[in-house]
Amino acid sequence: MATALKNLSAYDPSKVPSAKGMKVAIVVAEWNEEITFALRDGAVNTFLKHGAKEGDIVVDYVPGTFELTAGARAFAQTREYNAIIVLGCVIQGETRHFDFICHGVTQGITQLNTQYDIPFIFGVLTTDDKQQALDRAGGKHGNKGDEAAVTAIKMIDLFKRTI
Ligand code: DLZ
Repeated sequence: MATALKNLSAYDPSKVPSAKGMKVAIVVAEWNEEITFALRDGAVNTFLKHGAKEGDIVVDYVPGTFELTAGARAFAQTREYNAIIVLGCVIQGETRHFDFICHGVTQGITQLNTQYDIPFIFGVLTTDDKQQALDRAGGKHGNKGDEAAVTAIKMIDLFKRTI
């Protein structure tokens, strides 16, 4: 994990553009909901903090991290959003499911990023155990949801300036 030395909620707010007028969809995996709902709350609060309107943030749910790609694609097809964030948590278990799910969602979201003219933001925790996930869902290493929201705001701004 690359985040042990970086607090996921620590950033310079002066380098974050205003989120006013930005429309985002947040797709949340229900698997490990104790973690993923905390990521969701972090992402929503960060958008609001930077000026987004509550009505411009849509939150919806899929059963597990593997379904995040399909959920994100469904929202992309509406063409109503400036960015789509996916939030999930895969905890290493005894089975090879971990590898399959992580590989599936990273490939899926990467493909969506090349297929649509909006950014898809990867807010998926992949950890060895539950404590590492809690540490990154509002615990001692911050909140991956905050990081995902800040990334989305910066990427929407970049797309607005370029495309
Ligand atoms: C099956 C499964 C397992 C073992 N572990 C996780 C996990 O740690 N995190 C997660 O989000 N989902 C997990 N899933 C469910 C899969 O993502 C998916 O929902 C099912 O395989 C059905 O496609």
